Amino acid sequence: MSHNWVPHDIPLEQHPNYPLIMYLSRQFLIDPIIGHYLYLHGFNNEEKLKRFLEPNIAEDLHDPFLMNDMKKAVIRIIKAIKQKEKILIFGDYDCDGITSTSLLYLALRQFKGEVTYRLPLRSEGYGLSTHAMKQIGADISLVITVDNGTSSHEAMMVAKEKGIDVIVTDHHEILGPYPNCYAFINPNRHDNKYPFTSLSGAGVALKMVQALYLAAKRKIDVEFHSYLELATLGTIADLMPIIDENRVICSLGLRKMNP
Ligand SMILES: [Mn+2]
Repeated sequence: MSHNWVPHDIPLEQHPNYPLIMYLSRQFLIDPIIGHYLYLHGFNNEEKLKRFLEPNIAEDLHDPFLMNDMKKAVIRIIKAIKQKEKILIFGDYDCDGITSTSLLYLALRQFKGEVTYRLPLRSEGYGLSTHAMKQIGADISLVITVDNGTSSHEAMMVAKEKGIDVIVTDHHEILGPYPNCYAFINPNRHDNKYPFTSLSGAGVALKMVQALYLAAKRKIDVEFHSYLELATLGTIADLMPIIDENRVICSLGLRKMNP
């Protein structure tokens, strides 16, 4: 009877596939101990190891348009850029909130959008408040929240009164109803279609930027690597699990930080 299961306590040298493990370790310039460990976890051929050890932007990030409301949001943002509408990004005071804001701000500037941002002070509390929404200038017609907004129900009412469209991008758990906004992007939505739900706020913002790049048929460029770098900081600071897409983001982002 043949089976693939191998107990973890077999010494590497006695492993029935010792030559293969040694070969793979050499191919990927990893210590055979790590090669053995990865092998036992199912990384048993070159293709699987390559995907894991050398993630690729073009192939290993999920399609951002699988995220509910992403298409609607991107169409609205492109319209705002074309019509020179003033866009305000509303972020948060922690690392994830600041990096989300930074990366979306830089990306929208790259797309020639007229964009400003606002980060609440700790003393103002977390999330888009009615107070903050009331303070927003009459020249702003589109607000994009990052790392917050899921439970800002009252602020959405103020936005409607002021004629402001709000796109919420967030990763926080949804405890109440969905916010009554133009587009609601959150992989924790109960009707979520996106294959990975543990993104940080900056990860969700990155997906929106990736969607903009795809919609504009813009090549993944040097700037995009800077967004990855910022998303890496947000992902790690918010203690998101370093699996799946977070691992791809952090792998590419760390590589950019330490080239
Ligand atoms: Mn966060």
